[in-house]
Amino acid sequence: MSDKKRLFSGIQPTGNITLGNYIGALRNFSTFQDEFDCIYCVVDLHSLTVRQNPAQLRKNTYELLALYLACGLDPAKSTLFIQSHVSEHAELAWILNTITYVGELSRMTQFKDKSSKHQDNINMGLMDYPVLMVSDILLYQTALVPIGADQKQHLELTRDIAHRFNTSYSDTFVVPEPFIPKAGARIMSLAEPTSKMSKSDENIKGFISLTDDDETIRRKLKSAVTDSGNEIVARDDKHGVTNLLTIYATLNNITMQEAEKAFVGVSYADFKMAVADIIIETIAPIRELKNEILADKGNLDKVLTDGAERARFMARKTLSKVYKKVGLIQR
Ligand code: ATP
Ligand code: LTN
Repeated sequence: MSDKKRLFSGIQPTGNITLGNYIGALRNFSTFQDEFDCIYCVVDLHSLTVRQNPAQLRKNTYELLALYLACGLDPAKSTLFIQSHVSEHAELAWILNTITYVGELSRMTQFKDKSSKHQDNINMGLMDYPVLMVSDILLYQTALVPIGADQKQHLELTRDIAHRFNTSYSDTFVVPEPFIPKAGARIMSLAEPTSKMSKSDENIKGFISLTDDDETIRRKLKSAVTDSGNEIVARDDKHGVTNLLTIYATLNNITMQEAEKAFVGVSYADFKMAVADIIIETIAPIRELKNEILADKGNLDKVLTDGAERARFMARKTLSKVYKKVGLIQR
């Protein structure tokens, strides 16, 4: 067994991955592979908390796995698997449910947002979503969890529950730390730059998806909301421009100040096209590679079988410990 610290993260196969998911989470994943023992999961059980078309969900799941590979995740270095293939996630969630309070879950921002967006389907799973996420993380004795800023509250809950279990039953879980990138942890909608870019946004002009073709990307950038005035600077009252500068800076690996300098005296129209260019330059190769990878179903299934086997081995170890500590009789 390696003595590297463990890292875990997951993305839901709820649709086309956006530029927000990429900048806030996915693009960082491959950079951890040498330093950490990385586990990257396609969290399909989480996506069931909002209505899914079954055939589409299956398609999205393979797409996301292919995207993981296209973004440089290497199955020889990292464990890649589908959450529902390791039943220990749901089993641990049941135990952790018994030490989580309804009050804690009803206060979660994501629960409140999603309940107001899906008023006809405020199901128990939506409320319990964070406990399943806590289980994903604690099952692997995870030290570090790379996420976007919107998941910070769920990480705080994870730490609270780990600590609660450890004090009630003796040390069992590693208490994890979040890794939230300094820049780009919250990419905003292009159409409404005061709300987060989200793959489930009804307004498709709000997000860039990693499957968008070059023309679509240029069109979406052209219609991106900017602000009055003509200065290209990052400022609290310039949400649209600040968001585009953030995208430009993160994708070029430069600071915001350097990005601002590059656009002194440039028009909004030219600025937007420069942002479109760097987006295309970044995602076009990923899109093509993903399609190639997707064509070899046999290889994807092999990655999944190997990944699930490795994950199950680690998960089983933690779950048996937990079952024993709470007083269940060992099988
Ligand atoms: P949905 O819209 O279906 O709820 P989502 O777009 O929020 O989904 P998730 O699968 O829930 O995507 O998130 C995957 C990762 O991407 C998480 O680490 C999350 O914090 C990050 N992320 C999501 N949206 C953004 C964003 N706009 N900017 C930066 N990071 C983001
Ligand atoms: N809730 C996360 C997805 C997720 C996750 C995880 C992220 C589920 N389980 C474990 C990190 C670690 C989201 O991004 N919406």
